Amino acid sequence: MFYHAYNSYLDNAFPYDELRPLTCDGQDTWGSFSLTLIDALDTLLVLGNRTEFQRVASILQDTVDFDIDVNASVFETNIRVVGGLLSAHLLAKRAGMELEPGWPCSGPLLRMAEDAARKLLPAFETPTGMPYGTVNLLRGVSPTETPVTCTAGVGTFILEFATLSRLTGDPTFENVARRALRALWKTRSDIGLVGNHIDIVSTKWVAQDAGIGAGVDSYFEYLVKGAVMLQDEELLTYDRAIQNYTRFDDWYLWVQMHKGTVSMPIFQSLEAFWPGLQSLLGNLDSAVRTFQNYYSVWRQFGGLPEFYSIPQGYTVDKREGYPLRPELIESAMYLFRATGDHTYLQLGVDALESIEKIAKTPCGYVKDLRDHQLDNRMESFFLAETIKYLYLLFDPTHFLHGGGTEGDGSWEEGGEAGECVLGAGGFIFNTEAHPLDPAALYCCGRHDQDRQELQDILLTLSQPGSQSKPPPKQTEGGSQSESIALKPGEKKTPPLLSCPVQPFSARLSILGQVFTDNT
Ligand code: DMJ
Repeated sequence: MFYHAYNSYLDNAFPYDELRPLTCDGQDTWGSFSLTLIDALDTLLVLGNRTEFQRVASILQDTVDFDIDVNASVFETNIRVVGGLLSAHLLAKRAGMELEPGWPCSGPLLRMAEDAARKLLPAFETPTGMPYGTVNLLRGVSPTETPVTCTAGVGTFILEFATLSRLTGDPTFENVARRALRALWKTRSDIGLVGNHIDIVSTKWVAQDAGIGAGVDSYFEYLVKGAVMLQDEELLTYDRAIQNYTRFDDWYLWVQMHKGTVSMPIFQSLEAFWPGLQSLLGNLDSAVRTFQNYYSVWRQFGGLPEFYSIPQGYTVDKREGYPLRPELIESAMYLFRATGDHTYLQLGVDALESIEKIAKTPCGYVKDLRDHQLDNRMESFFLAETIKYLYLLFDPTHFLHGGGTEGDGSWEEGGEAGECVLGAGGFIFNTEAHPLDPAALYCCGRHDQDRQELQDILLTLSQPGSQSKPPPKQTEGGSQSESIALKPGEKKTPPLLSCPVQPFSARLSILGQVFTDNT
């Protein structure tokens, strides 16, 4: 499946963003940066194709330019381009790429990701810190840009931006992502819910439906995965309101964000990521029951319609199609890992057979609209997510499922006993299924902290007789931690991930030199 779609893209569509499978040509959609190739890059490695990964990584370095006069979605560029490049950067060693000294805290793909992310930063320069939805990559935000952004468009940055900050040592990215999350959190209703679209300047909720699907979905995903990746429990505070007000018989409905009354008793195919996310929180029983509800819809139609009316037990007019989305397969992957129940493999088989039957054309796979038309489009998430999750569902021992033992001396910056064990904390998938390695974040964060400690010590030594203490230490990632929680005072949870890296002062002591604050 992968190579049928991928080769069709390369043969007919590259360097455009996407393949048009009915006309066998290409089109720019979300930007003009060969999006499908960036999005598919790490899937090549997931499938074990190191040589093609290497070839494509170098093509992208030579051809992609983000200095272009293009209006791009801040959200999509982040999850697909920044996320795809970060993931490829972190997997570069496994892919047999030549690594520059300092990797994983530096490298050409990381610089590309940073370059793309910098182009998004003007969108965050708003009175609230919540970003505009669109930015021109060359000129910044247009003066006529609407201030109305969806919730996911405000709250889906912490994974990529914290990764960038902690790998590069520049706190800007993590800070803007946290500021946006905090601003969004402040606007929740008295019953603790957020709506669907918000005016990011006035903070007025323009669409007041609260739910877990379109417009909101990955906001919740990033709170949970952000909490896991950054060991920041306070990102989890949202969950109670959603469970109290929107869950009915293990379905999730849309409710009015202030009153909690049902506004749309609809299940959307985008919501099917939820059981997988719940399994990450340990809510396995309810995740399994919700998955069964969603799988019954799949069985009814041989695919997941975009919208399904729960009381009517049928699709919603004009929303019948299945655009090759990954979400139910993604949940099946997590739940199979958690339970070993073969029901989830059966969903995988069903999905594979349906896609082959409904969506395959001589030139790739099309979005199925179910109104007797096929949409001439193959979204890049088909290669980045749908096929990746299918593959990982059927490969339970794949390295991306965690338990990594990559301690092979790949990162020696710490010196003696300072080796960084990459992959040791498992992988966190961003919302476009790009795996990120929390251990790399931690190790580069430590590296940065060490640099800061050394600077502080040198500063103290250069001021003989001075009793003044060195400036306060920066937190991991080089940034002062800015929690999104509203409680006064900051709760600092020590990182649970451990890398065998000693504090800098301890390493100096081992070498027989005593440079501490008190001597
Ligand atoms: C993907 O781009 C991402 O998963 C996003 O969060 C939601 N939509 C598509 C897949 O359906």
